[in-house]
Order: sequence, then C-alpha cells, then structure tokens
Amino acid sequence: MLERLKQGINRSRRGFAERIRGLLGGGSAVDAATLDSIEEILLTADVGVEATDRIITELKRNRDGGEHAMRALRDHMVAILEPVARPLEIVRRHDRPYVILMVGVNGVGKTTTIAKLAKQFKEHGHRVLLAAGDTFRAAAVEQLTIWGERHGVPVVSQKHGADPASVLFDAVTAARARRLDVVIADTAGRLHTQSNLMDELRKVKRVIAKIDPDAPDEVLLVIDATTGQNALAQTREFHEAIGVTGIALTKLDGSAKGGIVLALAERFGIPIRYVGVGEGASDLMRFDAAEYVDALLATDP
Ligand SMILES: Nc1nc2c(ncn2[C@@H]2O[C@H](COP(=O)(O)OP(=O)(O)OP(=O)(O)O)[C@@H](O)[C@H]2O)c(=O)[nH]1
Ligand SMILES: [Mg+2]
Repeated sequence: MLERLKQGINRSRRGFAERIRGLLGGGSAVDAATLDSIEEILLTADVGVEATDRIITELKRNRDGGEHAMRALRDHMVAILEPVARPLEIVRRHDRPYVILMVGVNGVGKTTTIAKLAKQFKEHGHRVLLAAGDTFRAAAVEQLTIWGERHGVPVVSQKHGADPASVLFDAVTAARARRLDVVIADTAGRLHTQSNLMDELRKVKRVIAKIDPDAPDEVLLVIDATTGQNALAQTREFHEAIGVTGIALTKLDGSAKGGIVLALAERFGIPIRYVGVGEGASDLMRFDAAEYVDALLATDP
C-alpha cells in the first residue's frame, strides 16, 4: 500500500520534496535565504499561503539543519494533515442505506471513483446500489451501468435528460425497500461558478432528505490534484452551496502538486477521505496523514 502510494506520488516527491531535502538535509544551519527558498518551493507546490506560513514559522524555531530539520518538516506537515485524516466509515443500518452523493467539476473522476468505491465496499461485504444521477452527459448512464455490471452492483437510472433529483429519489427508495447498505450517487460535472447547476444540486439534496432527513450521509467532493489553486475555489463554492463532508483527491499520479492537500486541510478542515493515484480500484486509498507525508518525503525510489 505504502509502495503504491510512493509510486503514485512520485511526481510530487521529485517536484518539490527532493528540492527541499536538498536545501534542508545538508546539515548546515537553516539560514534566512534557505527559508526563503523553501517558502517559494512550498508555494509553487500549491501548499498554500497559510500552511506554508505555518511550516516556515515552525522551521524558524530551531535552525539546526540536516535530518533534524527534515524530521521537523515532516512532523509539521503531519500535524497540519492529521485533523483532516478521517476516513469514511460506512454505518450499516437496517432501515435505511448510507447515502453518498458525489459532486465536483467536469472530468475530475467522480464516476470512476464511484466504481472504485463500489468495488471496495462490496469486498467489505456491503450491499451497494449505484444511482445514475448524471442525466446530462449522453454517455454517463451507460458508463455507470457498465461499471455496475463489471462489479456486480445494481444501478438505478432513468433516461437521458431526466431530473437527477428524481433518479436519486428512486434509488434511495429502492435501496431502502431492498434493505441495501450503501447508495452511491453520481452527478453531472458542473463548474462551481454555474449557479443554476449549483441550485440543481441543492434540489437533489433536498429531495433525498425527504426520504431520510439525515441523508445524504456524505457529500463527497472530488478534486483533481492537477488543478492547483483552483481546487480551493471549487471547495469553497461547493461547500457553501451544499455542505461538503469529505474530499477525494484524484490523479495525484499525474500531478507534481501534491502539496494541495496541505492547503485544503489548513483552509477548510474538511475531512480528506481518499487519494487517487491511478486508474485501478486499488489505486484509490484511504487518506492517512503520516503515510502521505512519509511517501512524499521518502528518499528511496
Ligand atoms: N491517472 C489517474 N486518472 C484518473 C484518476 N481518477 C480518475 N481518473 C481518470 O479521469 C478520467 C475522468 O474520469 P471520470 O470518472 O469520467 O470523471 P467525472 O468526474 O465523472 O467526469 P464528468 O462526468 O464528465 O464530469 C478518466 O479517464 C479516469 O480514468 C486517478 O486517480 N489517476
Ligand atoms: Mg461522470
């Protein structure tokens, strides 16, 4: 698992962690110029102003370089991430399913993340149902149906162009009647700036709550790690619109900006549930603060 994460996060490690090690790890005392360079590297890696400030302030406390400084850096990063490293725990109830609503901008990996989760949940013995709430994109229902068939998980869908709220109402009702454990609902990708589409999400949420006032149990925002700083704007807008309860950060394997988790953690404090490092089902991993930082700062290839 750690190996897979290390491989997946390789580009970020090469891109920024190794440069910091080059500056800090040498053994000479940490001077102002070194701190300036580190600050710049962190900002470029999308660690964000707040988290960068916090790390730099901590590094100033003790100017010893070498492994001591690397250890301090590691510990500060873990301290920033620990509060948001809260994995998703499916609560199994007999009377109503655990409902997960997947949201995010276009192409970030919502549908494929659903497929990965469906497989993982099924392997954990949960009975899963998928809801094809993306009725906007022509091939979306078919894409989810294929994933459902592949993993042996039922899919509730309506025709292209149907009201997504209606699809989700049907899905949650069906899961309830069949006493299933989990519903994972797909939604169409939408820009966080499209207010009509954000209104549509609010409606979806309202309609699900009519069946069960506590549903959805999880609003999982999917973010593409290659997006950079725009991830912060996306999170803010989705959170303001419907209340995000968890984040899945995908495509870390294609990004040198794995520092974005630190920016998200420091800015929002929303739990980071998963990180995605590839296309396979096992490439979606539960987020663990120490594991993530250790993979990022690992010296061996
Ligand atoms: N390399 C890599 N690719 C990923 C990862 N997660 C998703 N993808 C790819 O990203 C592409 C888009 O994924 P989708 O799941 O269709 O994205 P979406 O958010 O549902 O897209 P829309 O429905 O169009 O908004 C696919 O080719 C996925 O295989 C990841 O962690 N790593
Ligand atoms: Mg999709």
